[in-house]
Amino acid sequence: MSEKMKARVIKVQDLLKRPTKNYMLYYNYDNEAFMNTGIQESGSTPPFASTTTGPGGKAIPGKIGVKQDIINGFAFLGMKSSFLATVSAAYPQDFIGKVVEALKTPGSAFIQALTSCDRGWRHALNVTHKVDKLAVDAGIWPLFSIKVRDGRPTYYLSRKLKAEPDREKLVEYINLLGKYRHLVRPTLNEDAIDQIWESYRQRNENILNLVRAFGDPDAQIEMYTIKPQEIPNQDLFAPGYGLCSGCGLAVSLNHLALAAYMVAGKNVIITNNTSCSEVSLSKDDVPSWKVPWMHHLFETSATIGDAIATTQRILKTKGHFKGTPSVVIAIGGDGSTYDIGYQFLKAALVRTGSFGIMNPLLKVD
Ligand SMILES: Cc1ncc(C[n+]2csc(CCOP(=O)(O)OP(=O)(O)O)c2C)c(N)n1
Ligand code: SF4
Ligand SMILES: [Mg+2]
Repeated sequence: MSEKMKARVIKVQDLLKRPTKNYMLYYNYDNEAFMNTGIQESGSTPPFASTTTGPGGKAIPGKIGVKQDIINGFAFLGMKSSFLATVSAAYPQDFIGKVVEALKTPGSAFIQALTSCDRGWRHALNVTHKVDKLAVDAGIWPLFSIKVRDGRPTYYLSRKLKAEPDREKLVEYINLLGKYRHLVRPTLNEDAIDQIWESYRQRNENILNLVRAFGDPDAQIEMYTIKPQEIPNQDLFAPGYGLCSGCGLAVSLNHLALAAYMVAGKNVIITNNTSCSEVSLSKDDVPSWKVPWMHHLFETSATIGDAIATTQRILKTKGHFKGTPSVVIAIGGDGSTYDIGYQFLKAALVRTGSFGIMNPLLKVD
């Protein structure tokens, strides 16, 4: 996008003053494979990445296919109100700002983070932040948000984005990750790198076109700011969990917990699809979450989360519930978001983004 773009800065403190509320957020951490069951390929695995079901080598070059793009599809479901965004743990102000905005926007909310996985991506434990940051800086994981009102999405970039990924940074990223080792040893597979580069270029070009077609004429970029002293110590997510050392998911969950705590204190309920975030945070039947936490089927956290949030609000409007309805956060990996569970998630986003704000029994603000 060569045209000049205008930027708007949003203070997280101002968002926190908004009286409006959301009652359910779906958080998808995308580590690009089914990790806890043994690193199998998912719909989100990028081309050429090696997994145990598509091992890169002489017979096949790793994943044959595309990394699916699901967030843009959610923008065009016709919802009354929705907040959708991509985030990265390497950009905490942006991450926290978007989760706060999601929880202050009535309707549906979907936040998607690319989270590095040192075990499945096969990288050193001390480069987690570098890997997450490089993904954004190289143009592999673009940061943006989409605000849907009455069926029309408005697209915002979170920082400048070029359609062409930075090839040098892309190669640096690929070199850090064992899942691409077959592309760099014994010699760099330039053809494969070109194809990977092109797949990200196409995605970035799509996003830039969406910003052109559905952007805000007053600001094509929205950035969030918060001062470190304004960030409290969250009391939702305890240390001592069983995630691998160096797991990018852990950092992202801390950011998620911080933002949720700033909006709702401890009045939060977590529903969790089967995944690393579930098995590794519930060792010996003791959850790492210090608030009600629920594991259920692989694919159902959005459905169950919506049911809990809806039930509390109906009971409240009928006078059977004295407390403040909770904020429910449904957590799922890429396997349960892109593949099994996609239909449940899509239905829950449409319900919370339309029925949830049109039904008088659900108006508790
Ligand atoms: C219907 C169903 N199919 C398969 C499984 C087995 N299973 C449990 S977790 C999982 C992989 C989860 O992958 P993802 O959602 O990406 O989370 P991650 O493990 O990467 O954190 C699979 C295949 C299941 N529990 N239920
Ligand atoms: S706990 Fe984290 S690093 Fe370990 S396999 Fe799961 S996502 Fe990967
Ligand atoms: Mg996964």
